Amino acid sequence: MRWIVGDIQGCARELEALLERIRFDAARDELWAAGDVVNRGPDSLAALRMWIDTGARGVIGNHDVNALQIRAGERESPRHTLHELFAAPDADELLGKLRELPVLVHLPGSESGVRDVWLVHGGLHPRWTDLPEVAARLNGAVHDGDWLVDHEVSFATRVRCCTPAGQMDRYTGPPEGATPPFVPWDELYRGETLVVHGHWARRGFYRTPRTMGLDSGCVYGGELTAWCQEEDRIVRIASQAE
Ligand SMILES: [Mn+2]
Repeated sequence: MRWIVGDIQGCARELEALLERIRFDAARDELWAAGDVVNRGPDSLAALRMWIDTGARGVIGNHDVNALQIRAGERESPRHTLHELFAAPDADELLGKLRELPVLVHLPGSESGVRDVWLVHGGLHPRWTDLPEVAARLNGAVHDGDWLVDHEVSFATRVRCCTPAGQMDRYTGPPEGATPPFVPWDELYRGETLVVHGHWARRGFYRTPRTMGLDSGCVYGGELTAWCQEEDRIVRIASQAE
């Protein structure tokens, strides 16, 4: 089975509980992270190792980008929770798995009714109409320091609300509180293929006929949510924060 999991953000205990619940078998199953494997949460090091053990599949999130920038001394972030990860002897090898991640991935369905999916952390730019072209261009670029701050990479990993021209604001609240001319990016999405994303914890899990959000705020005391593409089935693991 192919599973997509919402923002893990260092919630290793909940990730472990999820893998047990779905009886994840790395020889048979795939786990795709919707981005933000690390940071904010209590145990980024364990979460990152566990996710790598599942196959290190996913798309890059803004917190993954931030972690790489902080490590490189290119960003300051007084509130990060990456100290234990950075102190690990194999930290750069582990972080390298995040750097390799694509921005936008097509996960094919099947002729027997399994839906095709595009996976991205934040969302899609309203002017991106040829998604295979965008994915090939962004994923295929050298993932260096410039790539981490590339405008389109930043858009895909950070957008919640934007204008039809693709201007973002910094709003993080629920979609009904968006301030015009900014609207939730998915209102501007005209494609037919289901887009699965993370990043919008205060929106929580939702789905419409064409988009689905899997960030249900586990790191903020919510749930870790995963979706099985073949079975169109959701599994939720409650936060185990004390
Ligand atoms: Mn995010």
